Parts: sequence; structure tokens; C-alpha cells
Amino acid sequence: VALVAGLFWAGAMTGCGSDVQVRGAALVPLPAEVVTGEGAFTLGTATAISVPAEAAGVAGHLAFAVEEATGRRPERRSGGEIRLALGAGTGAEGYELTVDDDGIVIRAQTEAGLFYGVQTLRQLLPQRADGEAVRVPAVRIADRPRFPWRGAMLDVARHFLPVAEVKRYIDLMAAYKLNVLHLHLTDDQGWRLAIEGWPALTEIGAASQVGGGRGGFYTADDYRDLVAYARARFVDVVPEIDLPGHTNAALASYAELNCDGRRRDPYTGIEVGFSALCVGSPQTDRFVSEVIAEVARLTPGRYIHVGGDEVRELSEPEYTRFMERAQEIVGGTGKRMAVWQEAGRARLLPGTIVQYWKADEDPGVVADAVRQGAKVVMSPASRVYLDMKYDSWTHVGQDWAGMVEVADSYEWDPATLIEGVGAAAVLGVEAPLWTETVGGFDDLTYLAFPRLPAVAEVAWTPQERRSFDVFAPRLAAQAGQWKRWGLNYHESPQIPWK
Ligand code: TNX
Repeated sequence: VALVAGLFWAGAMTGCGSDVQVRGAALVPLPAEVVTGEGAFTLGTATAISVPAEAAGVAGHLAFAVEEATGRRPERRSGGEIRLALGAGTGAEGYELTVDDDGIVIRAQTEAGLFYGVQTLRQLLPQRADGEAVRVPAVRIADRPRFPWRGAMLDVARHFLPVAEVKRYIDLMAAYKLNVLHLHLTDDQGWRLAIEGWPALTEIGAASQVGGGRGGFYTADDYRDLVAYARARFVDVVPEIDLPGHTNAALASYAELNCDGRRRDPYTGIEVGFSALCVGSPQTDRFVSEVIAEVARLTPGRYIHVGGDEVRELSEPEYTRFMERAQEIVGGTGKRMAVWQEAGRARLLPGTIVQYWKADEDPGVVADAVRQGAKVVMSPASRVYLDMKYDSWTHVGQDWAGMVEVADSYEWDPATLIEGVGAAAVLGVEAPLWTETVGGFDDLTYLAFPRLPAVAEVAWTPQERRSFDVFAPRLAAQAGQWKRWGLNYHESPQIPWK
């Protein structure tokens, strides 16, 4: 007898289900459809995986998931009991996962869909059973994301993050089916990407950060390595070069970018809004053109983010003219422009991405941008800014957008947040992590967990399937994994941790 998913989850939640069912209830983000069946498949050290050649990019991820559960790397051969299959009908990122007595099959139209099926399987498997048989109860899952843009942003400018830590964050994102990593590469406090022909950007611009540390930067090879690592996990990198404000690091590197021709001092504080390129000058135009060209060359993805936020030093016409010129430069490289909401005041090409972040400054500009054909990525600070404190006890973070507990991050609908910006205009959701106060990876994960998985479910799961009461125990069940991964996370009082 198949139970409908809602009943199944409710049963597991109230403790009526068996232990195995409770494990089944630990899926985050919640799939679109889950139907439990009868029986189970038992994995052992002899279980093999079967992966078609065209899905080779997912084989390693599947093998890893099985190894996590059985303690042994599975053999890959045709006729293996855990099978990946490509086939039409699931949509670009959807998949179907079936567990019965004979085995496990994940079907999808694309490798990305198969990858998400594998991430779901990972959550269905008990971890590190070491020798014990691993029982997976029969289930049929049909799943697909609500939004195509499921993002996280890392600010590597205020505090530099080494490549290895960015990769760890990508792993965490991918486990929750997030697919866009927005890298905030430049700001007042540091310039983090080497640009050919502009050596001072890294000799001077990269050598500072908040609080006066050594800073750091990515070489072109580091950046390519990050992009490839992300790609292998179906994550696109969207680089941000924040212009024309938030540019002190560039202004400290090159005198010619300043209207008075004088280099600025490096900046290690946390004020915003005080810097701006000398817009309209030929030097600035050459700088922006060469930087964007280099970033476009290094980035296989469609989008380049050029910031546009918090520019207080320019007049309105100077600002909008600059953003329109930046749009022309980005377009000239074959990419599309992404911008923070303020740039909705400029004339935008259809298909531009406008990222909403705050309510107190004219959210009407976002609706204006949509009327110009822009698509919106939702990053409401009071919901998804992972640098906000959870409560007054939080030892790291800011509070200008309020305290943001897990329920705040979870209980909102991107399609009804802004008047005049309906579902059709919303491309997705993104959780930024600004790092003014974040000096190390443990603080970073403390802020991201558990809010990042909450935002992942906002972006993935159909709105009518979401409720915080049902989410909270599923989230609690993730903690075992987080401990095995060695993650520092916030034990929110809103979550029934075991
Ligand atoms: C606002 S969000 C900023 C960032 C800060 C952040 C701190 C945005 C587009 N600008 O420069 O780091 O607040 O929460």
C-alpha cells in the first residue's frame, strides 16, 4: 500500500514510523513528490553501480555516496543494482528515484538531474554503517526544482577565502541542490582576482582585508580550478566585479582611476558607500573594459555581475550612464549582466538579472526593472542575508537588517515578496554571505548552517509543500551529517535537535 507523502512525513514526525522511515523523512530540500512502497533494498559491500557512459560525470558522485554508506567503493559495471539512466520526461534538472527490493534506479533527462537524484539518495542512506547491511525502504520520488537559480554568494573581498575553503562551501551547497555560486570578488577592502595587464590590482589591491590581515587573491588558474570544481557539481560560478562603488581596492592600486589622479590608501574598515571610480574618463573605461573582458574569458557561465550597489559619491546621471556603459561592455563579451537592485534605475536590456536585497530603499525599482524585461533573483536581507546574527547572542555577524532566525529564512514566498514582481519574473533565490565580521571557516559555516539548507528548500520545493513545522524535524535530522563533516553550526532553539 502506497502512502501519500504528506501522511508519511507526518507519521515519521510524530514518531509512529520505524527508524528507517525517520531516515526517509530527513530529505532537505523536500522533493516535489514522495510515495513510499513496500519492501526495501539492502546494500552491501558487493553492491555495484551501473552508469551509462554519457553520465560519466555523475559516476564518481554516486560511488562516493555508496561508499559513505557501506564503507567500500562500489564496483561500476553494467547490471549493477544501483543504476543511473538517462531518458526524457523529467525536465532540465528533475529526476525520478525508485527503490524496490531489486535495487535503486535514478532516471533523469540530464546529468544535472541524475546528480540531484544522487544527492537525494545520499540523504536516504544511513551513513558509515561499516559492515552492517544498509536497508533503504522502498520509495518512489519524482522531483524537480521550483526555481532555476538557487544561489549562494560568498564575499571573498572583505575577508579572503582560500580556494580549498571555497571548494568545501561548494560541496555543502551541492548537497542541498544549490546551483549558483556568486563570488563577490572585489570590494573596498580587497581585489581578489588577478587581471592580466593590471598587476597592481593584486600587488596592492589584494594585499589588504577587513581588520588589516594579509588578504589574498586567486590567480587565473585558481579561478579556473574553482569554476571546474563547481561545474563538476553542477554549480555555475557568477563572478562579481563590484562597480562603480565599492572600488577602493582598485582606487588604491591605480592613481588614474581617481578623478584627482591620486591613489587612495588601502581600506580595512567596514563602512560602505564612500568610493567610486572616476566615471566617464577614458582610463576608467579602459579599465572596466579590460577587467570585464578578462573575467568573461575565464568564466564559462552566462552571467557577469557588475554590482552597482550603494553608490553615494555620484550624481544620478553619472550613475545610470555608467551602469548602461557597463551593460554595453558586458554584452560585448557575449555575457549577460547581473546587478544589485539599485541599477534598476538605469535602462536595462531584457534578460538582465536584478538582485533584490533591501526593502527600505525603493523596492519599486525592481518592479521597474521587470517592466524593462529583467528577471529577479531574490536576496531579501531580512530573510536570507547569512551575515545577519540569529539573535543577540550570536558571536559573529551584523544586525542592520534585523536578527534572522531559521524560521525567518524559511517562511516566505519569493513569488509574493514584492508587489509587481510575480512568479514569472522571479528567476530564483540567493543567500549572500558578507564577510566583514567573518574571519574563518568555522564562523562562516556557523552563519550558513542551518540557514543555507532552509534557503535551499525555499528555492527548490513547491510553495504548497512547505511548512516550517514539517521542515524543522527534517532539518534536525541533518545534524548527524554536519557533525560527520565537522561543521560548526548554530543549534537554533527553533529546531528539535535530537
Ligand atoms: C550591504 S548587499 C552591502 C554589502 C555589505 C552588506 C553587509 C549589498 C549589495 N551591499 O556591501 O557587505 O550590506 O550586510
